[in-house]
Amino acid sequence: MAHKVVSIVLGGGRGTRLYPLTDQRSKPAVPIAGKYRLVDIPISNCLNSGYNKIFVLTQFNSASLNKHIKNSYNFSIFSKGFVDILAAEQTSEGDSWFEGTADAVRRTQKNLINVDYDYVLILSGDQLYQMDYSAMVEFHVKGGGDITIATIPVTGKEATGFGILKSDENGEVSSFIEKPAKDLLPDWTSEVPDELERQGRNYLASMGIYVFSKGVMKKLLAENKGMDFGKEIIPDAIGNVKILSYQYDSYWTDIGTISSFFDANIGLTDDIPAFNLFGETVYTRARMLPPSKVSGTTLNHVIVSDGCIILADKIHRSVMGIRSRVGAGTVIKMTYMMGSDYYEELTDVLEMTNSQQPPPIGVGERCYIENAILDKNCRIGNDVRIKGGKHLPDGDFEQYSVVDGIIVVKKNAVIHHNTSI
Ligand code: ADQ
Ligand code: ADP
Repeated sequence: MAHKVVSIVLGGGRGTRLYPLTDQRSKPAVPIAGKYRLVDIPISNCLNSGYNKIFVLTQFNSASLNKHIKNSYNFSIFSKGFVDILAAEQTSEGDSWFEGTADAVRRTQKNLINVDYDYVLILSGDQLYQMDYSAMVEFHVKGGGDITIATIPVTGKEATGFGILKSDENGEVSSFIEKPAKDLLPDWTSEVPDELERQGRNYLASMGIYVFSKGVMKKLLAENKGMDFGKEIIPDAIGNVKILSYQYDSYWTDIGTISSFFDANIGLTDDIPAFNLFGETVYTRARMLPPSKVSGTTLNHVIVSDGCIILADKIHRSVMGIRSRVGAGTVIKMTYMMGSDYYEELTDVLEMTNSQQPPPIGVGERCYIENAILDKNCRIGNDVRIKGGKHLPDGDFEQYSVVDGIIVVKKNAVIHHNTSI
């Protein structure tokens, strides 16, 4: 039987870890894989699991997020489905920022009053994975849980970055510690299958994905004034309510930092990527873009989105976003180019290419670009060299930032002819 579930996507805290991609847009609106937005991942998982009542909590309500949600998720009048954005706002109860994940849910849960549900599914907005949540909800119901946490086995090295838990032989969680210090770890190993044990993956990490039975969440959030699920609400609930661990073991990765976001995007160009774009539908905005046109280019492990015009010499291990334009003689490696929001007039493009004015949107001729993220609408002139690498110190400049060796050219940035970064 299908259970009545409402989903809440935690769309992002202050968003500093993905800066400068979050400088002008809210985190759920950050473009991923050439044609999607981050928020499309959890929303698609919900829709593919049969859950279509979805709230997205975000710190600020950007125009691009609104437009994307409005244009992408239209449900028929015969369906009760919706995707609603709830942004942090000034209320009589608090200031304008959500102070943490539990605070965000606490301050927006009044919106659940008109929804018919028995279970609440809480999801993170910055993870890349494909999961059938209905199997997790079924596990929760069958096991008689008050809360179920999705968990994944990780190594000791990874464990300090997660909520780590211990469960008993019935899968019931007996202890939970948020991001434990290294010296606490030895006591926290769990029973895992032999194969995972051999890989050293014997710590059970929370994936930050929770199912709450209706009433349990409301009660806990009223009684416990804690701001975070991982720091306060979950650890404090142990012993008071029944918490189950739902063990998951497919591809799942956090994409909340520039380097994990970069790796996840570039990983999509593998022969058999860990995240399968060609399997279950990943939903996004349906655009009426022309097919891409490529001329004289060697493409090797490249994703090319719709509407591109590519004349480059060579592109390797890269993702080309919608409407990407690349000039002749250019070489691009290990780069995520997000593309652009619109086309410029052909006469303007020709004029800009040959003048000292700001270059047209896209990448010009004879450029070399490696280890970079090019945000939307950037204008990169001719003979520009952008080469990221571990040797570069982090820094923030007007047109670009360097984060973990990756050069992130900002949205709408202008990089003039002959520049070298
Ligand atoms: P983190 O991911 O470090 O750990 P957190 O930063 O609280 O936890 O973020 C969880 C999700 O909520 C993210 O998608 C984040 O963007 C979003 N978020 C954070 N603050 C928010 C706010 N104020 N308003 C709206 N959204 C907000 C969590 C758990 C760990 C677990 C990891 C797994 O706490 O126990 O191991 O997830 O990645
Ligand atoms: P982001 O993808 O960076 O979050 P937005 O979606 O907010 O950006 O903004 C891009 C929108 O701007 C697109 O939907 C595009 O249709 C629109 N747009 C159309 N024409 C122009 C133009 N001439 N200049 C800027 N934006 C334009």
